[in-house]
Amino acid sequence: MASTAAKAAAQIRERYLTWEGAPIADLPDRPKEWFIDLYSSMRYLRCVDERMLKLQRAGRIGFVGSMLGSEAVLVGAARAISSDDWLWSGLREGGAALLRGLPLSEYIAQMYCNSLDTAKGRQMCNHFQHKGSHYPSWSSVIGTQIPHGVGAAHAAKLRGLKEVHTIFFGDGATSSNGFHSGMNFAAVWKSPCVFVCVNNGWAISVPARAQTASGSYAQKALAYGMPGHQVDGNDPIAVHEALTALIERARSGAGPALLELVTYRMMGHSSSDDPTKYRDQKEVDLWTGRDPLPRFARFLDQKGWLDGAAAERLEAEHNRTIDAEIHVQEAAAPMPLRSLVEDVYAEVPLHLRKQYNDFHRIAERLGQAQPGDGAFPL
Ligand SMILES: Cc1ncc(C[n+]2csc(CCOP(=O)(O)OP(=O)(O)O)c2C)c(N)n1
Ligand SMILES: [Mg+2]
Repeated sequence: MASTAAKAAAQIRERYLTWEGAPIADLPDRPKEWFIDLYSSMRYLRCVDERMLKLQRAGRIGFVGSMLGSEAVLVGAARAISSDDWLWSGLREGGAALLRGLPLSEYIAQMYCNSLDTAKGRQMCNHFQHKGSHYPSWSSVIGTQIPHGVGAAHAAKLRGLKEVHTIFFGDGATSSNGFHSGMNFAAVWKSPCVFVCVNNGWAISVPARAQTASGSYAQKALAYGMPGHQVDGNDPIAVHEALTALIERARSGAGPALLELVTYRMMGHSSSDDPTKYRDQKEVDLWTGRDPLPRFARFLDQKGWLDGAAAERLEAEHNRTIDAEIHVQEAAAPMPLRSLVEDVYAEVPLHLRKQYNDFHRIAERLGQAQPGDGAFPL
């Protein structure tokens, strides 16, 4: 166990690439296809994100929490978390879920909150979940996934399972009660989990420098009695290697660790936010120069593994896949109105039927009832 922990620490590097994409360390021993997949997957997530933002601006869907800029975090992580392991997330990890098994159809259905949405339209858009790939529904309430993930990791340990729970949250979430109680319990119990703090510089309009007086988020780990590492979150290789090492460390029984991934939120907090009101364009320009996609494209090009034309073909292919699925989801029916009162009781009780029937009469008068919607017999 001790040797696994030491090995994990030795495997973690702050970064593998310069901002220009030149290697500065020995690369992991992987075939070139593995590196090309990292790029292709980052491009895929960016295409998904750009399409969702356009749909929101066109009034087709209601809300997007953009993951633009964090693709290296999401891809490096998704490729490190095995299918037996779990992903507990906040607003921006839907892309990692997508790469781990959440179908694109369900992702987009959830954005439309239509009748194919597995959350049955009862969640705000951009609140995904997928049982099959161990991705629990997440809550808008900041930091609540942290104690939930720790509890699940502790339960797994009690049941003798070998799974590891990765728990993602933002820099802002480190100020929540859930962060402190989750970190403390996990360290005391030696729970099989890895805490991943995605430091994207901002919590809505609060800059990371105003969030904490600590020198880094990673160093908070020391107070709880676990290792903490800070890694370049715009380098998918560094993210992948660090998270893989800490997951295996946790699986060996050595307990939890905290991984801080430093990246940047390129867009506003959400599609409802205007960041020009509170942040300096110079900072955005600086991070635009550190964009993980062109950086990794330069790395692949220098290696002779993927040139600009091949990268463009990948992008066009991804957009075709995404557009085809958008057309399917646009055409899907909305959730039936009566689903509002279903699923809580085995049979809808009389008082809810009456309320629903009143509501249904109004919807009919306003032309908002759908074919198939109908009043309950009383
Ligand atoms: C308990 C709680 N307090 C406040 C909010 C409002 N809120 C929503 S997102 C957010 C900032 C989150 O920032 P961070 O954790 O850094 O994640 P990011 O959005 O940057 O990914 C806040 C304060 C909330 N949803 N829940
Ligand atoms: Mg943040």
